[in-house]
Amino acid sequence: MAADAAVKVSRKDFVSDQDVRWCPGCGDYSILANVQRVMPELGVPRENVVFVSGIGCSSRFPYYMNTYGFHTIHGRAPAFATGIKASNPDLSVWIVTGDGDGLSIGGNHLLHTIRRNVNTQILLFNNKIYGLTKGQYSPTSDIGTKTKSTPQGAIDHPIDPISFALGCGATFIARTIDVDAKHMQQVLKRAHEHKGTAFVEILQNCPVFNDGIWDELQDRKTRAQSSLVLEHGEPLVFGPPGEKKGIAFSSGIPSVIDLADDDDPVAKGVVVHDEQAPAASYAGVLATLQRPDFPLPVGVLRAVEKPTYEDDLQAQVDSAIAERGKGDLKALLHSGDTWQI
Ligand SMILES: Cc1ncc(C[n+]2csc(CCOP(=O)(O)OP(=O)(O)O)c2C)c(N)n1
Ligand code: SF4
Repeated sequence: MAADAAVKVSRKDFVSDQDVRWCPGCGDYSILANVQRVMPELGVPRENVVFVSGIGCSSRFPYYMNTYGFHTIHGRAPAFATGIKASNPDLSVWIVTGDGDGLSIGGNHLLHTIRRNVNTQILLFNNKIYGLTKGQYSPTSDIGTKTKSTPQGAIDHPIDPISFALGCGATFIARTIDVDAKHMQQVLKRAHEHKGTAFVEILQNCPVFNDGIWDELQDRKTRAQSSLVLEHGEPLVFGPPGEKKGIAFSSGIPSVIDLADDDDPVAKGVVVHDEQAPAASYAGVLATLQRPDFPLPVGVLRAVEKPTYEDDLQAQVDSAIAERGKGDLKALLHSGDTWQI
């Protein structure tokens, strides 16, 4: 629909008429606003955009987008999204999920969508808690987190969403923060440009049930020393002026080194970021950079090319048609071993 693509749209065109029902101060508001802001810049007609979610506070997202959308069943958004892309690969399909929806009940579905490299964007809002069901611990909750379901503190070892995505063979992996509008918009655009599964972890505050877990990354005063902003081809440097530091690797083991403001970081041994590194082990080391020992990497950790599921599927369909003709569903159903009751 090339004519529709030329129609000028603005942020408001992507705002639905539904009342937004999140708690005051929820990080989801900022994520919604940034997604709505980015949409007109992507050049995709609204009728070709689909938001698919599971269950959770985050999963209310499709109601608020003036696009097509499915609020599906718990953890199953990736399965629905795969079906949508398989039947209509031209659609821009966005999966919205939470750490509970995506990594508890939906962990299996998320795994298979990522490993197949279905051309979708996965936005995982990580608030390290089940929000909708009023504050039980989730697979990303820190050890010791006291919740209604862990009154003495969580004892499970948490999953890191980035390491999970990497382990599933993700071709695009990024992390951003709910309150950093500019950064989030850049990451969303990159995710959309990527051909294949683009996995984005969005650090999201739940002020009601897990307030403050991302404080040091959200607060502008502490963000520079607690986050490592990744830029392809740039050294892994962080910290405010006068307190610059860099990340060096020795036999694949990362360490923090101090830098003077006028040091050449590369000469000092600081690693240069390569989001296209063919070996996943590079992004694997970045994924191990966790607070409080290291700054948390934000930006694009990995962006590599692999055939997409839809392309391979379509190629198989095309070659079957070329070999055997278009086929006849009715004839197929009535062929072979059929019987009448
Ligand atoms: C089959 C099934 N099991 C359990 C639930 C209850 N449930 C609803 S949302 C949710 C977890 C939501 O947590 P998360 O994905 O982190 O989203 P948030 O609400 O924090 O955005 C659970 C366990 C359900 N709706 N369906
Ligand atoms: S419970 Fe938490 S995640 Fe859910 S809407 Fe309220 S603040 Fe947001």
